[in-house]
Amino acid sequence: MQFRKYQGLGNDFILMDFRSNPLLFPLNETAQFLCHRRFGIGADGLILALPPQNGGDVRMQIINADGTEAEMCGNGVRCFARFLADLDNLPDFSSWRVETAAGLIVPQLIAGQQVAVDMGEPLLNPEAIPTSISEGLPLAEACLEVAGEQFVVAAVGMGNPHAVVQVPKIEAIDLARFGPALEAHPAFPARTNVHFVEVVADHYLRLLVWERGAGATLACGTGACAALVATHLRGSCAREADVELPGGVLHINWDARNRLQMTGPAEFVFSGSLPPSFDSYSSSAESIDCSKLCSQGCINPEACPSANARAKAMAVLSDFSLDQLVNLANESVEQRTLRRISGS
Ligand code: ZDP
Repeated sequence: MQFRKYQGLGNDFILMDFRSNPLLFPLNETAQFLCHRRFGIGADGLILALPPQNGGDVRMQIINADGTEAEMCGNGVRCFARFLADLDNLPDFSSWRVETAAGLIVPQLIAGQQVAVDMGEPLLNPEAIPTSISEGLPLAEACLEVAGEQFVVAAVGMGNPHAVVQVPKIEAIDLARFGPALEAHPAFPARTNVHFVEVVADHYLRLLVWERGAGATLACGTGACAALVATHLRGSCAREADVELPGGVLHINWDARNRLQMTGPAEFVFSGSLPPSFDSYSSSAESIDCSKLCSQGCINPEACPSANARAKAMAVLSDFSLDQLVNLANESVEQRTLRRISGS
């Protein structure tokens, strides 16, 4: 089983292609193991390419390093585009309609290892983010106690939840203390990504990132979008800005159609194959033993070989009349008997 590793501004991902092979391993534990920086390959998340379900070109599934699933991933979708182009040998300016749990996202390869992504519209409605903060709309914002300190926290959704805290200087923030506390704050029932943002100029932000399910990371694409939306709505910056993250700079533009356009790099790092312990999961669809692998429910509902076999049997049943079926059965009994007699 092959994987490829990519990174965008140091936000790194393991990518695997399951567009035509069934996905057989338990996702949560696998992501935890593969993303582990000592025991595994090392990454902020595991990203899978899957067959489309809703009219897109391909579906993207993102599992955080802690094994939880994320709806969307901005740096990840740039890496995803580069991954598909590398696998399928596609040229610059290729683009895909990528199905995600946050809707259709459209990345396009542009020159110089850069990828431009239409990230869609921001979510400001508290229920959609989701957050219990209901003050300050259109920007949901409230003063929250985080690890014993008070912060004004804004909530923005990009499919996944983001908490944005504007501060005078990001260097003054103890991310290891406030990141996990705000990630798990009860105001964010699905937990949240956490960003401390410093406005340097009208068109320049600096961001410190604590990712839900991955901890401190070097960059966050959805977070850069959310930070721009929150700071713009607070009247602190323009609708378009360079967002400096620990791993580098993303360009974000909240366009006139209310959509966020993100441009940044995505680069191949290395490829490899999973250890032999994964071989038991790489069986072809025909050899899945449903009674063992699917004891907790079908693990491969999109291409279940048992469902295929059942469908074939049903097709035979509905194509033949009862008389034909009885004749068929008699014939085969007769043939078997004849074979046995002639063989003995
Ligand atoms: O929402 C989450 O649980 C995030 N950890 C997903 C990944 C977001 C990300 N960093 C991005 O670039 O948007 C990768």
